[in-house]
Amino acid sequence: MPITVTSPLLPDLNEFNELLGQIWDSKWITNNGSFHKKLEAALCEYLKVPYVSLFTNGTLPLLTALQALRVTGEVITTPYSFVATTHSIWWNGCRPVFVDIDPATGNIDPDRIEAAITPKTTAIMPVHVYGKPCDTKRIQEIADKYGLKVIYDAAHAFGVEVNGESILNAGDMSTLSFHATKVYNTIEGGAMVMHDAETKKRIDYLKNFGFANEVEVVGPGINSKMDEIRSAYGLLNLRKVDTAIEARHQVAIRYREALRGIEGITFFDDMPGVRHNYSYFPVFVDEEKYGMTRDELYFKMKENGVLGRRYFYPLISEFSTYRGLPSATRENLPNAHKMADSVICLPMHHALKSEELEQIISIVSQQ
Ligand code: T4K
Repeated sequence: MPITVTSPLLPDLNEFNELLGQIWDSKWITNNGSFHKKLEAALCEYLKVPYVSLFTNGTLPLLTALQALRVTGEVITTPYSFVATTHSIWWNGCRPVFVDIDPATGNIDPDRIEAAITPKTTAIMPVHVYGKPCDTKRIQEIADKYGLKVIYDAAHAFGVEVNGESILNAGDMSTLSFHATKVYNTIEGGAMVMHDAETKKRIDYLKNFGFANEVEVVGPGINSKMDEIRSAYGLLNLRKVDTAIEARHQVAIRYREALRGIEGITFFDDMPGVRHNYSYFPVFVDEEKYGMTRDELYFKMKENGVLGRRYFYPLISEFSTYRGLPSATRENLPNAHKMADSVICLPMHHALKSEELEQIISIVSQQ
C-alpha cells in the first residue's frame, strides 16, 4: 500500500449510522435542516468565531464572498496557492493581480502589496498557506489606507489561532475548505466566516440562489448548500479533530527532529503564539546542497511507495488562463517560483504509522 500525502479523518461508522437513521426518519435531507443548524453552531463555538455559513465546498464561499462584497476590477492575490483561489476571482469577472510571497512564510508579502494597487483595485485575497497565518495586521492597515476589502482564503487554516484568537476573524470574511484532504472534513464541504448577523443573512440568501423568501430573490445567488448527511458527518468529525491535530503535531515533531541538519532540506518551524493545525508538512530542497533535485527526490519517493505532493507547483500564474497577465511574469514573482520549484509536501495525517514515518524519513535523509 502506498503512503499517501493524507488520509481522511472518518467519523465512527456506528455513530454515523445512528445519525443517518435520524435523517431518514425526519425525511429532511437538505436546505438548512437541523444538522446543518447544529453544525454551524458547533463550528462557531469550536472555531471561536461569531458567524459561520456552511457551503458544499471551499471554492463556492470564495466566489460568494467576492460577490457579496461587490468586488470589481482588480483583486490582489498570491500565486502560491491551489488554483481555486484565483479561479474565484476570474469567475467574478475580476482581474487577479499576483504579488510575490514572503519566503519566510509562503504567504503574500505585505511589503509588496502597495506597489500593486491601482485605481481599479478593490480587494485583497490572501491565503494562509499550509495554515500559516498571514500578517493580518499589516494587510488590514493597507486595506484601510486604500479602502479595500480583504477576503482570506483560509482553506488550510481550520482551528488556527494567534495568541488565543482565531485567525478566521481577520479581514472582511474568511473561507474554509472541508474537503476530504483537509484537517477537518465533511467529505466535500466548506464554510464562510463573517462578523455580523446581517452579512450572514445575506450570505445564506446567496448560497440559496439569492432567495430571501418564497417570492423574493435579492441577487444572482448560487446553489451551495451543505446537505444533512454531510452536516451530521461533520458534527461527528468535530469530536475527533483535536485528537487528530495532536497526532499531526507528533508527526511534525518527529519530522523536524529527524530532518533538521540534513544539508539542503529546510522546513517551517512553529511560529510563536500560534496554535498550528499541522495541515501540511512542506520541505524545500536546495539541489546544490542536497545533491539531488526536488523532482529526483519526488520520483525516488514515489518509486518507494511514498506519494508526497508538490503543493503548490506549478504556480497558479503559470497556468494557461493566467500566464498572460502582466503580474504573472517570473520577474514579478521570484520568491514564489523558488518555493514552487523546491517544495515537496511529505505525508502528513493523523493516522500515519510510525514505521511509515520512519520509511519516509529514511528516504529523505538518503540512508
Ligand atoms: N483554496 C485553497 C488554498 C485550497 O487548497 C483549496 C483546495 C481550495 C481553496 C478549494 O477548496 P475545495 O473546493 O476543494 O473544498 C486536493 C483537494 O481536492 C483540494 O481540496 C485541495 N485544496 C488541494 C490542495 O488538494 P488533489 O487533486 O491534490 O487531491 P487528491 O485527490 O489527489 O488527493 C490527495 C491524496 O489524498 C490522495 O493521494 C489520497 C488522499 N485521499 C484523497 C481523497 C479525495 C484519500 O485518502 N481519500 C480521499 O477521498 O486536490
